[in-house]
Amino acid sequence: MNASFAPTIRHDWTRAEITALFALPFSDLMFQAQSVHRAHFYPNEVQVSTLCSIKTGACPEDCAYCPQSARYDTGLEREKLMAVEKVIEEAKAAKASGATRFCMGAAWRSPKNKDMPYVTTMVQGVKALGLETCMTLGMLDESQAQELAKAGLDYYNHNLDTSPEYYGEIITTRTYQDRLETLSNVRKAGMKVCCGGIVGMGEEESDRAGLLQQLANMPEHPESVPINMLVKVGGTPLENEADLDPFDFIRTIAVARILMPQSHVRLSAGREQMNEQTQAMAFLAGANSIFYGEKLLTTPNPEANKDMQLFKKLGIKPEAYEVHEDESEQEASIVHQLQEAAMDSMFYNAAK
Ligand code: SAM
Ligand code: DTB
Ligand code: SF4
Repeated sequence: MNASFAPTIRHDWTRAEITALFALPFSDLMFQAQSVHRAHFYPNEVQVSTLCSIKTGACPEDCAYCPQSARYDTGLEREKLMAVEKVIEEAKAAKASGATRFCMGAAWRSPKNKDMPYVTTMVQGVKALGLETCMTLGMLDESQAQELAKAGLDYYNHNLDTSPEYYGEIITTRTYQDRLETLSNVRKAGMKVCCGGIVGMGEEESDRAGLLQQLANMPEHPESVPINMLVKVGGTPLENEADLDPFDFIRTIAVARILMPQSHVRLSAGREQMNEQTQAMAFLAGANSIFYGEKLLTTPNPEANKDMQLFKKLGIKPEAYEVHEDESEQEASIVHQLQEAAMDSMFYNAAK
């Protein structure tokens, strides 16, 4: 990381500028993305999060990509809200296999007030294990966001999914504006924002540009930007969607990296369907976070061992530590080295 580099963080990207980035020759785009990445992050570190579905299926919303919508017959078995103890057990297992963040997802339009005591207890329990916490529970009003922040929730995930223009093709039961309001409630409550979208849903390149423009022009960039490749699930309206060319996927990651230099860009859903070379290119394009563990929420993710092998082949280390503004560089560097050594022994011994 080059600490002397004075970052230009912009919030006024025009559609024409973003379109021009997408249109660059591939090597030029990758070079630019790599340059930005190396100026802001340790280039061979990837943040590792594990997902846990705390409430599965029977969701009233109509998101066309989603196996958990009650409107589509996807054969998914619905499950009630998971017991707090079970969630803590899963979090312990995630920590033992090297995750530093635990993301809890619920198939809700929004949490009911009766659910709040359970989810806040989950946050406290997971945090007590020394993990970063993230939740994605649907729309939040101001007081729910405050309650989660008070419980110590670090990140809230709420995606914009696609461009404002394409959004109506994908979801009709909540608006783009609803999503922006939830994100604003999360920010006001002082939590970090995890917000991104899905590609490969039949959208045009201009929609991918439109999604990234929305994210990059927020008053503050989301700290975490998940870029999901659609996982096509039988029974959903998008089950037969044509594959997105992997180069277009990589371009989306590279442009996200250039527009949001200080954000973690997550190579999210869809890795199980990608070969190692495509994933390596995503890291080269500036992706520096993944979901780790054999399941996403309801669909498969690569086995942990396979990911360890990939990290080893590429010389990638799991990110152990985020450098916080209030720490001196020297302190941060010592803690970083210690945690790096601990993570090395966990990942690389297991990858043998
Ligand atoms: N119900 C909450 C909501 O929608 O905000 C939280 C859970 S929802 C499953 C979280 C995100 O997962 C969605 O916003 C979407 O971006 C992503 N997602 C869901 N199904 C997917 C699929 N088949 N492929 C890729 N991403 C998917
Ligand atoms: C995000 O952007 N991707 C994750 C997480 N946030 C919650 C979810 C991916 C879900 C993929 C489909 C499934 O497993 O159900
Ligand atoms: Fe429900 Fe979330 Fe799936 Fe939409 S994405 S159907 S809100 S679980």
